[in-house]
Amino acid sequence: MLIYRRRPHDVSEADVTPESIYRSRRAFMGTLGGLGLAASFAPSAWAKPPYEGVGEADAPKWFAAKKADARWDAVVPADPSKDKTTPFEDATHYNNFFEFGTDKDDPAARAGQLTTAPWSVTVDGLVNAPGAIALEDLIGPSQLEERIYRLRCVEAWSMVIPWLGIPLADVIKRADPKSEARYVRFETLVRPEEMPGQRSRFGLIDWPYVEGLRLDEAMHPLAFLAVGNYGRVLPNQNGAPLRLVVPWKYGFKSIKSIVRISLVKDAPMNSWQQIAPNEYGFYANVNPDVDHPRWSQSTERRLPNSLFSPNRIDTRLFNGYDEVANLYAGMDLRKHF
Ligand SMILES: Nc1nc2c(c(=O)[nH]1)N[C@H]1C(S)=C(S)[C@@H](COP(=O)(O)O)O[C@H]1N2
Ligand SMILES: [Mo]
Repeated sequence: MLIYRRRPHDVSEADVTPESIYRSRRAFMGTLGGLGLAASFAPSAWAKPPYEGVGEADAPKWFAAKKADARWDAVVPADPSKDKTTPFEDATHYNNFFEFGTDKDDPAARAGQLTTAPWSVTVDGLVNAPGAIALEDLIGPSQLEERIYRLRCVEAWSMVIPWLGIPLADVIKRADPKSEARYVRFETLVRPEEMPGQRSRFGLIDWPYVEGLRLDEAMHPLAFLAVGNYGRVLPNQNGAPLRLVVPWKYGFKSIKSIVRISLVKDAPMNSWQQIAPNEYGFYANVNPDVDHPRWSQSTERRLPNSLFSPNRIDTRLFNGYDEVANLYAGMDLRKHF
């Protein structure tokens, strides 16, 4: 997998950066490339990349301030030759967010009513610095950065989405985990008044939606907490105001509208594993060689697609993010699916 530095869409680096700085940055990034992700460095004056058909959204004041200081030139793991950014329209109208219904267009139709401000996240469990933290304070100490990631759903479709957020590791480090902490557990908001899917008596899920990661997975530089996408504040249907993005795992791990992050000793039972333990595991790493009991995982439908242009592509182990492989060294990925 290639790690590359993204360029603003409509200008080259050389256009906006004095040549000497441009050259030395290039050399600097070349070194960092070998290390995986780059450490943060001084924000550049590069322009925010424009996304077609994406207007400015009403956003909280803190978001606008953080966005002004964002790293649009962050190192992003994606393959620019193969991975075209999915149009905003598709990414915001073909969603899974069962709190708003089970159809792909339910979240776009119904999530608008969700109140996302004020928002606070409880960070608790095996940490030395627990607390209920206002979203702006959770994000505040970090610099926002853009990450363009592939998103591969367990249902065998995929997209490429530019997220705006911070490394999950930043939040975990600030909570100061105790030595017994081994896993991280995440919980989505429960608010049936605004989430019609939570009112259904026939719902599959025992709310809240829960997800989990091993602590070392959560600390991996690719694990990300998003507050925006396509250069704007996160649309509600994508999990506003705070959602997880774990690009090497099936989409259901990337839990939306998070209100609680807990450091725990044992692996948390995640919602989909609870519903169908033979179909959905705890790890849920993207793996073309381990089929879902009811369908193949060897290929995926990359959106946008149509009957005439099905856009079916090969699925890759860890969704192509090879740098996470060492997290699973020696593990039987068929057993730990
Ligand atoms: N709380 C919650 N988070 C969730 C889900 C959900 O139903 N509820 N669906 C998951 C699934 S199956 C996928 S594929 C992704 C979809 O994210 P997107 O709609 O932003 O593309 O969100 C994940 N996070
Ligand atoms: Mo999914």
